[in-house]
Amino acid sequence: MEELRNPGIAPARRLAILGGTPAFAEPLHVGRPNIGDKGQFMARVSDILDLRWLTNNGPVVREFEQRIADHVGVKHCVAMCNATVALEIAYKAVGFAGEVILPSYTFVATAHALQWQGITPVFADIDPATHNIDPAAVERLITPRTTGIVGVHVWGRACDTEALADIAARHGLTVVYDAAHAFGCSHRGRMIGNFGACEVFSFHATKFVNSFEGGAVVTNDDALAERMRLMRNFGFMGLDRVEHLGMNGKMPEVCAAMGLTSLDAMDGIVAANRRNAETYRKAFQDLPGIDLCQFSEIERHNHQYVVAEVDGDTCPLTRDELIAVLHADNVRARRYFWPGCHGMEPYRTLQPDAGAGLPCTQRVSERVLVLPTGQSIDSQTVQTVVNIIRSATECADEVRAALTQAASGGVSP
Ligand code: T4K
Repeated sequence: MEELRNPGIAPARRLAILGGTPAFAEPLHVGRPNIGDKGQFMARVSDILDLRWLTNNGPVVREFEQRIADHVGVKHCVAMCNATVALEIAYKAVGFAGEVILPSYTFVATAHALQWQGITPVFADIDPATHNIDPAAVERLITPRTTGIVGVHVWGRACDTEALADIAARHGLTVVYDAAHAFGCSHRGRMIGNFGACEVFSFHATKFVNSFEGGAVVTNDDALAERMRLMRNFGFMGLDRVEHLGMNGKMPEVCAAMGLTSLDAMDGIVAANRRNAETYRKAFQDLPGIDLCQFSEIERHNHQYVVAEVDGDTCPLTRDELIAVLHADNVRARRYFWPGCHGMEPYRTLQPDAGAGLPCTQRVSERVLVLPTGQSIDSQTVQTVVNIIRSATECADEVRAALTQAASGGVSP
């Protein structure tokens, strides 16, 4: 085949899936960390070393907690070593037991943190318009064993917190939010972090604000915050007094130093994410069957994820075919959160029939394509990524033939 026609600004080139040279020499990742001001970070690390206070609720962690609490407008922030441990501690501290209802359409940590402590995750379907847990589905799954609900603010877009609060109040349940994606986002003018009994942020390297590894639980409940502080530090109240069952969930000082540096850089990160989202939006406008998730302009949003939905009926290629095309060109686009937690172990074995009640989860997880963004991606790069997709859809038959040949052991894409 001759070189492909490539509308847009990049010069015409042949897709790698069809034998061309990959568009990017190095992998272009979803989740490439934003670094912030290296000098500022190094200065903080130097201070930490001079002070010889490396972990155990040191001054940098306390400053990080205060900055998070101030930004969210919440009374307490308890920083942890990562969001998975923060979820485990939050679930235990609120008294979850028996069964807890959560979406299957989430990162598997939301469910693992329940299963890890012998609580049964009960998977509810999502609203396909928001990708968030469907309150009506939650209500149908409540049994005498249900103790709580976990809502996940997927892509930083808030759950229907009002409906979930109403269900919880009527059934005597506790709501915890997995807000791993939602630091810096608001709901009805109120910052996420203020809903439910408590909310959990992730500060993993790939997140909007990153502390290498890290997480935090935020809450307005004094007693709950105190309990979680104890649980994070083996239950110690003094030098040798243990007052609670605990574990080691502490955030090291160096992680908090990165967290502070990342908080300082937040405005620039949002600006880059917004610019990329807008470039993707314009470039995708006339592509049939591919829609970008839009986020409300009246709320605050971090735009950390660029999420496209590929409609296999109207787009000439399926989501998975596009993923293969992009990967061949070194664009490591992701299909979060395929196949949903219920399709992963141990849930697939423990709950083999769960999928039957999750048609929207199934459909959304087969359509979503998450694309690279962040400060390491410029508009030209976004344009090239979209041009790869456009070129592929313009010669879909040829692409499909190449994929079939590769699958049958021919040329590897
Ligand atoms: N709840 C929800 C809803 C979550 O999404 C997550 C985490 C959690 C809870 C648990 O939070 P943590 O316990 O992690 O704090 C990534 C992240 O590792 C994970 O934190 C995140 N969600 C999830 C959505 O994405 P993976 O396994 O898909 O990707 P990973 O970590 O290998 O990174 C993606 C790509 O980014 C890599 O292929 C390369 C690039 N990368 C990554 C790192 C870490 C870099 O270029 N540099 C790096 O330092 O999970």
